[in-house]
Amino acid sequence: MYAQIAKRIEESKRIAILSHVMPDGDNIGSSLALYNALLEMGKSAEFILDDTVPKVYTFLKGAEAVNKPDVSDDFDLAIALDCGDEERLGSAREYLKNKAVIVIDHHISNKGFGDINLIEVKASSTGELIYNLLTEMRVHLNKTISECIYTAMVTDTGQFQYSNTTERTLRIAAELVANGVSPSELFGKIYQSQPKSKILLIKKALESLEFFEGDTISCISLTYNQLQEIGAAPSETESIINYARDIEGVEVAAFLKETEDGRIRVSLRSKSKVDVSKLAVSFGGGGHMRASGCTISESLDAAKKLMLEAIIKEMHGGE
Ligand SMILES: [Mn+2]
Repeated sequence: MYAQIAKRIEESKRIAILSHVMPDGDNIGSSLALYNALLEMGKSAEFILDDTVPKVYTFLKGAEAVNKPDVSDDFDLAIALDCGDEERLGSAREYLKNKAVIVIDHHISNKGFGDINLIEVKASSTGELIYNLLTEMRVHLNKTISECIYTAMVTDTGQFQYSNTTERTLRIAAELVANGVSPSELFGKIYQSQPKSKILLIKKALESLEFFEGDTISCISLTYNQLQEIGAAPSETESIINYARDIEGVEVAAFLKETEDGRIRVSLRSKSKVDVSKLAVSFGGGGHMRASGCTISESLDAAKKLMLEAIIKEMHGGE
């Protein structure tokens, strides 16, 4: 599969790298790793994103060159990274039409919407899959590319602490450090440079914290108005849900966020028992066993009620 993808890339001239809206460290890091590698190979490539790069990731090389979708652009190959389905691409999904499409992802809910689909659900991150691909292609992993891959891995594994952290994950991370990555420098840039607005959002979100089912389910929410009042970018809500999850006794945490169009974006996390990807899929979303998301076209209160009922049902084995 890697050899097949490498061949396609070598045969292509203009390559579009696409990834999901509400970007996180993995989709930004994996996309920029591939972007920088393709430029090193002398390819013409663009990273096209229907969103803005969160401020904490703008230090990565290539972040300044990320473009918004403009379908007048012409490409002969589109590579979608870290994206469980076409919808998550936002308006960048237009780029999937009339060209070869490669999908590289680790989401269990990904059904494969490309001509070539590399979906490895055991991989820690899409960044790890890009490492495999670039190694297969014998691309030299310089410091710049290594920083992008490391960022993808460190963020998707909860700083190498979630259950998706394997011996292989740590071996790759060690190699990236050997290539010049400084873990403490990146910790400072990614985790110790939070915009003030993000901390104010956390403060506001925690005011809504509630518990259900004998404190095994926690729930927090933010309205679109609250986001507006604080002046935070929608992407700044990334990782807020961890506060609700990381409480003793909590198995499932839900974070409901009202978006500009009035729909409710739901993020779900679990610790060890409940498969939250199943829950998200039942609402038309997707993700992983321990982290998933979906969008519900209801009011905040109605969406919360629906989601809580579904979580409780799933906790009791779907009965
Ligand atoms: Mn990911």
